[in-house]
Amino acid sequence: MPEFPNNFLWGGALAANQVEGAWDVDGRGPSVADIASYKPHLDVKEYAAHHIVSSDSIAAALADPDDTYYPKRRGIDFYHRYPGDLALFAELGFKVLRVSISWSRLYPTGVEETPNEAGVAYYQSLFTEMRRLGIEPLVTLSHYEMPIALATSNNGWEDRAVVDHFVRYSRTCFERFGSLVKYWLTFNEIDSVMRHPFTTAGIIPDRSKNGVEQACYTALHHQFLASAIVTGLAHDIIPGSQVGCMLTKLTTYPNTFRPEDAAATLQKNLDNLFYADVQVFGEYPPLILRRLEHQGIALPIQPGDEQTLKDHPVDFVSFSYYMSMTESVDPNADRTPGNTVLAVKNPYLPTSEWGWQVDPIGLRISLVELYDRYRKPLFIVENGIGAVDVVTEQGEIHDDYRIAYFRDHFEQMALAIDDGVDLIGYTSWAPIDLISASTSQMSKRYGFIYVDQDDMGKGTLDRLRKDSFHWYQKVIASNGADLS
Ligand code: BGP
Repeated sequence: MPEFPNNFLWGGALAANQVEGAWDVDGRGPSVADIASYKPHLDVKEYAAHHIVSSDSIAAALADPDDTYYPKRRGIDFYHRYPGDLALFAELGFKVLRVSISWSRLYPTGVEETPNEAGVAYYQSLFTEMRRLGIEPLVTLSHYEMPIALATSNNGWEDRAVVDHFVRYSRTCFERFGSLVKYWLTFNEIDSVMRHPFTTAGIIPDRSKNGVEQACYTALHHQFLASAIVTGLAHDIIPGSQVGCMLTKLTTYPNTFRPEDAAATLQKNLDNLFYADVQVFGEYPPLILRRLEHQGIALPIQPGDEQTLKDHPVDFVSFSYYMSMTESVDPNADRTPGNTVLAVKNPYLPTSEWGWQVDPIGLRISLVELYDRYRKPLFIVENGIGAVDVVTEQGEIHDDYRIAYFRDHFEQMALAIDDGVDLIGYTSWAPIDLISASTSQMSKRYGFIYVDQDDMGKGTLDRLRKDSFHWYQKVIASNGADLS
């Protein structure tokens, strides 16, 4: 089996809004995640509708102090329990841990001139403890948790003023955590604004005067701009810092050999890659600009914006990969849910309990495609399988299915590295059970570590090592050589 580079960064990935809890503690302000309600039977056909909120539904949710049906308000109490969780990650042998900073913990409404010092202190102690344990922090600045006040007062990122608020927040992060954190990501799955505009960019339909689609592209341009500005800022403030973009890699195959399916698939893949194109090449792809023209979408590009994008390309390309999809022009094609998408089913692939199609070879395809296109170091920052786990009488969790998922994907990573791909690291999603982003379920478990909490927040919150914990520990100790 091909080898992993000696300094390969093995680890795991978390997001503040899915683990921290303590949503209204120590000065933190409410974020868009705090009104994400429990949706166990989310019909992915209504995905966009599900993520669409209204000014009234936001007000009603914020008026409800309870966290029963707002699981992201409680997470897995990582805010208080992180020393024990970090110790478990160190026991696994982690070289790196991806976490996000909750913007509203530092800037409760997003517009304050100076940060909430209790929030700064929390992240300083978190990153200090990670370093003490020899774990490199990989920090996401924006992971679906912007201050909700920026949504209700500015319609989120549709307002260019939010660029300045984000830059001030990022400057604080670089100045206050720069001695502890070298690796940064700007926007988690920046492409997802099109699939869940509120979660990703604070867009509220009844506030979007020019329609939601235009608001999304306006917000996206502002995020591209902000991402470039803070990439430059990180390089200025933190010598040696590495800043990455982060893409939902939605690798899509034609469902049949019909040229119509191939043409539709080509469009789908170009549409997916365009978000990384802008952050790597520092410009909008001409074909995308033409498509937007045809759609009557106007990008709010102001003088100087294009130069800013050009001046600050990212240092590496990171992405999430869970599943692959197929595309068909047949309106009656059989579909299955994926990561915030509705995919045309691939008859050659198995399907997870949540409908996502498991495709390890698709990860090698994605790595080769991304490296050939961008010629920049790659970092897999999300990969894993959400599954129902059962705890035996003896308190064990025999998650062979999870071991099989990771083994198959690691084999393909090794082959891609042997193909010549410069893959610098891997953080699984997620090393510990947490609140699902799409459904807010606890029961959709991803971890090597089980958390005793059910969908309604009942449980001791005790942590248990699953079989996959000991397996991943061995993989890391052997630098990927021993996948048995
Ligand atoms: C990605 C998010 C992660 C994570 C993952 C799994 O889009 O970046 O936050 O949640 O999806 O999705 P889910 O939690 O819905 O199973």
